[in-house]
Amino acid sequence: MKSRILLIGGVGAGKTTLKQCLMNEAQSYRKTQMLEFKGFFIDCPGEYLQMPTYYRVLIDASHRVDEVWALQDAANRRTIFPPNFAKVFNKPVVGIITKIDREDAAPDLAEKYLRQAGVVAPILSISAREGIGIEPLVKRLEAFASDA
Ligand SMILES: Nc1nc2c(ncn2[C@@H]2O[C@H](COP(=O)(O)OP(=O)(O)OP(=O)(O)O)[C@@H](O)[C@H]2O)c(=O)[nH]1
Ligand SMILES: [Mg+2]
Repeated sequence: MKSRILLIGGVGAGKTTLKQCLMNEAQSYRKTQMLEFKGFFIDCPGEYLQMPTYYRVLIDASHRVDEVWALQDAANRRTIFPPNFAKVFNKPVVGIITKIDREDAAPDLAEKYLRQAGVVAPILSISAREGIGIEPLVKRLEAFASDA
């Protein structure tokens, strides 16, 4: 299957959980250790965003996909995205605020971080755990499936 989406975001941002949710897999926590190709997704360890030596791995992976999904954890008061990082990709970058089910979620701050990261497309707020806000993402996947 052709990869369509590259998931990026800091350690624990919720990339793998979102992928599990959208692929109807049981949600089980397992740290992503390397680039993983599964269905439409390329999932990566959040560390790749923390270490500039790995940026080229992400940029390389982005050449294989149709779009990049950039995840920011709403419960994390910090961001790992360098300013305008989204601009290094020659592909549309969708911003996704994760874990909005959490009581300590601060979605406005997460949105600000994603905008600072250079995301210009609409930004979605989701909870992969509760299945909140994922319909637009399901639709995107369906569009890819019908175009396969
Ligand atoms: N409350 C809540 N927790 C979530 C949600 N999504 C993910 N988590 C939790 O956040 C933790 C990290 O999630 P992962 O999906 O493994 O994060 P990741 O971005 O793949 O992290 P790395 O593989 O380390 O880069 C896990 O304990 C998840 O259960 C969510 O929507 N709500
Ligand atoms: Mg992971």
